Amino acid sequence: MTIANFAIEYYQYLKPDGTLCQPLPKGLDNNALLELYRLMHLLRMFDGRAINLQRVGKLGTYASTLGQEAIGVAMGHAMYADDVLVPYYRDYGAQYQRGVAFHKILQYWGGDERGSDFDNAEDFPICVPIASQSVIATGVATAIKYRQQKRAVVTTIGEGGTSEGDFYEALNVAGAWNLPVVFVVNNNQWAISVSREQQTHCQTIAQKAIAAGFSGEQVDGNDAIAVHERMRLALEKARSGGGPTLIEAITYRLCDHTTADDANRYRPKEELDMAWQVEPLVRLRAYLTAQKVWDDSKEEALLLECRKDIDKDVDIYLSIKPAPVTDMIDYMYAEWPEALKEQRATLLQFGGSPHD
Ligand SMILES: Cc1ncc(C[n+]2csc(CCOP(=O)(O)OP(=O)(O)O)c2C)c(N)n1
Repeated sequence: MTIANFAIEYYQYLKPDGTLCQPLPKGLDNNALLELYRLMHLLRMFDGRAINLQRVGKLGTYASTLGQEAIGVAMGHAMYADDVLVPYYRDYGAQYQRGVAFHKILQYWGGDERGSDFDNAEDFPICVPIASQSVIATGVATAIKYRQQKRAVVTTIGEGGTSEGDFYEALNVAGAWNLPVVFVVNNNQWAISVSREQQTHCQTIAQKAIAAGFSGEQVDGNDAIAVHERMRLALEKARSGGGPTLIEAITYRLCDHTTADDANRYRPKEELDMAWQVEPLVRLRAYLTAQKVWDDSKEEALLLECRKDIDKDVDIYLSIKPAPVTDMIDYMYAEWPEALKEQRATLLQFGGSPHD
């Protein structure tokens, strides 16, 4: 006797060849798609520059977002200004649209915590302890619900992170309390060197939501249109009291895990070559070109404009004076314990500058 049935839907609008497999969702006209395309290019170029800066010793370890541009960009575009983003470390596309300048992101990866002190006061900083952001997001969503506000929380994670206890706990409380939160899983097929197949025997990551009592779905994460539309609906549902949603965005990490990784040591070349065939920018360009709203000269002008924007941010980043070395001690206690006093004196002795 079957007492319950569950299904996981998969959504796609734009096929890898740039043709539509269903009509465009309303609200996404060519102008909106041109903007998504611009943002994806800007992000990809920023990403390349960040890696170059790391390679010449001007940035610390950096987590690239190459291949995942459609997710962050479409997600950020679909959010309202007063929603809250609780991001993981490949969400620059969304962060940028929400007021986090690229130079702030560089400052963060440059090891300067002031990079997390950005203009959007309600969004959270990049989260590296895997899955801790999921529980933080449910805390924020609880506050929003308690205050009876019509706002949604978006939190992101990789597919590997969904194996963490924190993730399951967050899903459970989100379901039990019907919280206004959207969990977006960037399923990029690899968690450093652990493949999706090794990670879990779950057929989909989306079905993890079912166990927590709410809906989960898969979306083509390289299709900016599909991500945008599914996010729009999930956000609307969250804001209007409909509770949480899990969106598993299927994509591929075209880059190394971070600049401290060499994916060639574990990732099959054929797999990478195949993933490049379905990446997010090419298909949107093909679509826009077929619509006759895009061509080579527009592409050239866009790349030039992106380069100018990013140059400005890189210049700002490179001109930032390091924080006083004593900052790492100065704000920990009202009165320093003896040991810290000594350490502070040693820092100053070896050339550190004091705060103020
Ligand atoms: C709690 C915790 N455990 C381990 C790590 C080390 N770590 C950093 S990234 C990562 C893999 C994450 O993979 P996934 O969640 O699939 O996201 P992706 O990086 O592929 O986008 C691990 C294990 C960490 N940062 N935090």
